[in-house]
Amino acid sequence: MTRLIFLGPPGAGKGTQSKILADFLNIPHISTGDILRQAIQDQTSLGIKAQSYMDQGELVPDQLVEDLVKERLFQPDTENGWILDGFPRKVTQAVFLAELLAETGQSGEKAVNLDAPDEIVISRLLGRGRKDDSEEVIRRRLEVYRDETAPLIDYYSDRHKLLTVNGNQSPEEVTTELKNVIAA
Ligand code: B4P
Repeated sequence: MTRLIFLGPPGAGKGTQSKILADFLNIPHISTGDILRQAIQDQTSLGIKAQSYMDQGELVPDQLVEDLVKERLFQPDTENGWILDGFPRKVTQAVFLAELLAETGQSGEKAVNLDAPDEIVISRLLGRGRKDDSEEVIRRRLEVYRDETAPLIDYYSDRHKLLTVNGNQSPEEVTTELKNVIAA
C-alpha cells in the first residue's frame, strides 16, 4: 500500500514524477493543480472561485482544496493507495489531511520532498509557458512556497514521514532515485 505526498517548489517536477510513479505503481495520481485547472476550463463554481488566486500565484482558499481532496480520496480507485501531488501546501492543510486519514484508518502516508534551486525551477517554468508561468507570477509562487509550503518539510520530518529526492537532475535520474527511496 503506497500513500505518497509530493512536496517541493513550483517546477521541481512534482507533476512530472508523480505521474510516472503513479503509472508504475498502478495507483491514482491526484493533482490539486490539475483538478483546479480542469475546473477553471469547465467554468464550474469551484473553477470560477479558484481562477483569480491561481492567475496571481496565490494559494486558493483551504476550504476549496480540502473539499475536493476529501471527495477524491474516497473514490473506489484509491483502495490500493494514492499519490497526492500539490496537497498539502500549508500546515493547516497537512493537519486537515492527517485528521482525515486518521479518522478513516488510512494513516501510514509518506511525504517526498523534491527540491531544486530557484534559478533551475524558474527556467523550467518559463520554458513550459503555462498561464501562471510568467516571471512575475513564478516569483510570487516561489515566495508563497517559502512562506507557506516549506514549513511542511519540518512538519513531516518531525513525524518521521519525510523522504528526500534531488529534483535537480534529468527526469530519468530523478525517477530512478525516487524509486530507490520509496523502496528503501
Ligand atoms: P501545481 O499544478 O501543483 O504546479 P507547480 O507546483 O507549479 O508545478 P510542478 O512542480 O508540478 O512542476 P512540473 O512537474 O509540472 O500548482 C499550480 C497552482 O495551483 C498553485 O500556484 C496554486 O494556485 C494552486 N494550488 C494547487 N494545489 C493547491 C493547494 N493544495 N492549496 C492551494 N492552492 C493550490 O514541472 C514543471 C516543468 O519542468 C515542466 O515543463 C517539466 O517538463 C519540467 N521538468 C520537470 N522535471 C524536470 C527535470 N528533472 N529536468 C528538466 N525539466 C524538468
